[in-house]
Parts: sequence; structure tokens; C-alpha cells
Amino acid sequence: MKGDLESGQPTAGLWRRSAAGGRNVALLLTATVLCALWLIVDQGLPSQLQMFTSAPATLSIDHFADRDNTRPWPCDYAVQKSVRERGAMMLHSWSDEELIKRAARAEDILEGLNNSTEASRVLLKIQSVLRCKPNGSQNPKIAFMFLISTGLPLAPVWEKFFQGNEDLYNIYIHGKPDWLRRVGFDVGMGVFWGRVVPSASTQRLAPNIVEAERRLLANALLDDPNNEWFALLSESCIPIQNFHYIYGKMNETSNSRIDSGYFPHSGLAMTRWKARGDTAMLPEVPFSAFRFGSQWFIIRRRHAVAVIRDRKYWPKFRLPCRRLEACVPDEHYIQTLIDNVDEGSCHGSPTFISWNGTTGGHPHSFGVDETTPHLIEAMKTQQEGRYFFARKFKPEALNTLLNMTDLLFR
Ligand SMILES: *[C@@H]1O[C@H](CO)[C@@H](O)[C@H](O)[C@H]1NC(C)=O
Ligand SMILES: *[C@@H]1O[C@H](CO)[C@@H](O)[C@H](O)[C@H]1NC(C)=O
Ligand SMILES: *[C@@H]1O[C@H](CO)[C@@H](O)[C@H](O)[C@H]1NC(C)=O
Ligand SMILES: *[C@@H]1O[C@H](CO)[C@@H](O)[C@H](O)[C@H]1NC(C)=O
Ligand SMILES: *[C@@H]1O[C@H](CO)[C@@H](O)[C@H](O)[C@H]1NC(C)=O
Ligand SMILES: CC(=O)N[C@H]1CO[C@H](CO)[C@@H](O)[C@@H]1O
Repeated sequence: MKGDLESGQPTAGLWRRSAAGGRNVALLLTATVLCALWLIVDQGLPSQLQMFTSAPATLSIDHFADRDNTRPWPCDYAVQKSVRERGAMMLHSWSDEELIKRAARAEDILEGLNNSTEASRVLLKIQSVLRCKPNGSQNPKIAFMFLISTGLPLAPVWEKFFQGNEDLYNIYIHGKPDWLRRVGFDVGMGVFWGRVVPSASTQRLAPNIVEAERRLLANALLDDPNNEWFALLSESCIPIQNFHYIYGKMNETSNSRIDSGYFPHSGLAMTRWKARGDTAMLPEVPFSAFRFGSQWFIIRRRHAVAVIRDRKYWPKFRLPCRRLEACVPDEHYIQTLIDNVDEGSCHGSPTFISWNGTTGGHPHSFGVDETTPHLIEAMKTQQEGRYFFARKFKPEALNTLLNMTDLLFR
């Protein structure tokens, strides 16, 4: 299934049970609970729920369309639950450009930058979505954004991590469209069920990895105005601190946690900067503005918003490379953007990675035998507990890790 990205059209599809057999056929439907509710309210209830059981190729929904200004917008917990149970999330078929434009516009309204009459109506809707969140919780939340290829083998570790913190987080998953359609997620995936955002193919080292990151950020921004922190994670990643430790650490500063180094004398940094052409990054991104760091971050809402509002840096970082492996935009783009718009706010990656004895640019992957209490303890206490997450762990390490959750989440 090529062409999702090339055509600029995110996949439309639907998670549903196959009529023929017990197996789940996963088709990806693009929806936010937010948009789904808007759609439902705009078009009447409850017959429109049928929409979630068939798989239209495209849906034309105007996020801000308001066909009946006078109708109150009910906070109907049952409707929300029903939408979730069907696994539908992110019900939209917008191009990336449209998605990002809408997320930026919604943010303008939330921040009071747009106070037109139309905007105040939209704000009322956003606020009633807020009240629609489980029992009206207004807590700041962490958006856990999983950038995966073919599954979440360590999901049971995450389930334990999330347990008891339902009001304090949201989950978003970006996967390989082919795989999602073929296998996908099942209700058995617990908290991960129904959390997939419209996804498109990605290749290692290519700009489309960053497109996936921007897509995750835009969906998470739109989905819940209470999302205050945005963590990017991979399928081989585990949490190595308990939920409250991470929440508390993020809540006590206004900074983001992302690697953003400046290496004025590094040949590699210079090679990467020049990889699109000797002067291709000029004038927007002089070498002195160019930053280098790990892809894995947890950033504040204002920084996530800076990414989707950005029109200065992304057009440069998405330029084609002279050689595919030369640019690595996921190690430069967000790092450069945040450090330039908000200097000194980056404070290093939250994710422990081991480069011990590795080749080919892949970090070390811990197997069963290496996954010992000693290793976990060393990761947890490294640099006074600065790491929240660790990668990479092999799927086989799952049971060993589950056996150690007391230590992991001490
Ligand atoms: C809308 O915002 C502008 C600029 O911030 C301000 O000048 C104007 O008074 C505002 N209008 C209303 C109705 O609040
Ligand atoms: C303000 O928000 C409304 C509703 O989303 C939108 O139609 C309008 O274009 C926005 N105005 C500006 C100046 O962005
Ligand atoms: C987050 O920080 C605010 C302000 O410092 C504080 O009032 C609040 O209790 C903190 N929340 C949590 C869950 O720690
Ligand atoms: C790195 O690998 C070497 C050899 O395999 C091993 O002796 C050493 O303990 C490892 N270091 C870390 C930090 O894992
Ligand atoms: C789990 O821990 C118990 C007791 O410490 C041990 O006997 C068992 O082998 C462990 N299982 C795995 C899969 O590590
Ligand atoms: C924790 C809690 O109070 N949950 C309640 C939230 O609201 C729904 C719907 O009203 C209840 O069913 C839950 O028990």
C-alpha cells in the first residue's frame, strides 16, 4: 500500500471485527475523540455511530464547521465511551498540511490570539470537550506518543506503568499503515486500543520520520488541550521510573527534556549541515544555529506548538539529501527549532540508550540474559535519576521485565 504519503492523504480505514472469523481485521480509521464528538453532534445522534462500523474511503469533516449554532453541545460520556469501544480514534482524513493548520488554529483560540466571533464559538466547543474528559478532569496530562513499526511487544510493562494514573495521561500511536491494516491492535491491547492516529510510511533516516513526529504532535495537541507534556517513545522502549516520578519531575520545571547540542568543531555536524548542499540551509539555519541530539524527547506544550507553527525551519530540514543517510533530520530538526526559539530550555534526552559495542548506527539491544536487576538499577540511578525511559529491549525480555516491575516502578 504505497502512496499514502506521496499523495498527502493519510489513510482512512477502520478497526473492526471481521464478519467472517474470530480474528480482528484492523483497518485504520482516522479520528480524534474530539473530532468524532464534533462530527456526531454536527450530524445528530445516535445513528451516525454506524459510521464507525463501515469503512468509508474518505470523510469530509470540517473541524470547525458549526451547522447549528444554537444547539447545545452535550458532554455525553456514554457517546464518548461508545466511540472509544469501537476503537475509532482520530476520525479525520486531512492531509498533513490541513491537520497542522487546524491544530495551530485551535491553539490560537485556546491562547486567546484569535478572538473573532467564530473563534469564540469554537472555543466553547473545545471547552465542552474538556468537560467531557472522564469526570471533568482538568489535570495537565502527559501525551505518550509511540512511534512504532510493527507492534508494541513490551506493552504489558507500560500497562503496569499506567495503572492508577488514568486522569494524567493520553496515548497516541503511529504505526506502519500496511501492518496496521493487516494485523493492528486488538481490544486485548488494553489502554492501547483505539489510540492509533492516521499514519503513513516512514523510512529510517528520511524526513518522513519527522513528518510522523509532527503528525503525532498535531493529533495530540488537538485531541486534548490538557496535554501539557509530549513524550516520544519507540516500541523497544520501557519506563524505568514510576509514573509519579516522571510527572513530578516534569511538573517542577518549565523546561523540555531533549538533547540539543551545539558542536562547532564536529566534522560530522558540519557534514550533516551541508548534506542538502553546501549552502542549502542558509540563510534560515546558519551552522551556528544547527543542533544535534537524540530523537527521543519529552517536550512542553509550548514547544510542541512551536513545532506545528513552524514555517521557518521545517522547509529547510525537509529538503532532499544528497545521500539518504547524510541528513538524519530526526536528530536535528526539533532540536534546532526548540533551542533557537527558546534558548536554554532543552536539558537533555529523558531516554537512556546504550551504544556499547554497536555498529551501523543502531543502539545496543538488551536481551533476556542482560536484563538483570543490576542493569535496571544502573539505568535508574545514572546521573541522579535523570532518565525516565530506556531502550532498546528485545521482545524476549518481556517476562523478565515484568518480573522486575517492583524495582522498575519503585
Ligand atoms: C481581540 O484581540 C485584539 C488584539 O489582541 C484586541 O485589540 C481586541 O480588543 C480584542 N477584541 C475583543 C472583542 O476582545
Ligand atoms: C479565527 O478562528 C476562526 C475559527 O477557527 C477561523 O475561522 C478564523 O479564520 C480565525 N482567524 C484568524 C485571523 O486566524
Ligand atoms: C504541579 O505543579 C503545581 C505548581 O507548582 C502544583 O500546584 C501541583 O500540585 C503540581 N502537581 C502535581 C501532580 O505534582
Ligand atoms: C560494554 O560491553 C563490554 C563488553 O561486552 C562489557 O564488559 C561492559 O560491561 C559493557 N558496558 C556497559 C556499560 O554495558
Ligand atoms: C521471576 O522471578 C522468580 C523469583 O525471583 C524467578 O524464580 C523466576 O525465574 C523469574 N522469571 C523470569 C521469567 O525471569
Ligand atoms: C473515578 C470516577 O469517579 N469515575 C466515574 C466517572 O464518571 C462516570 C460516568 O458518570 C462514572 O461511571 C465513573 O464511575
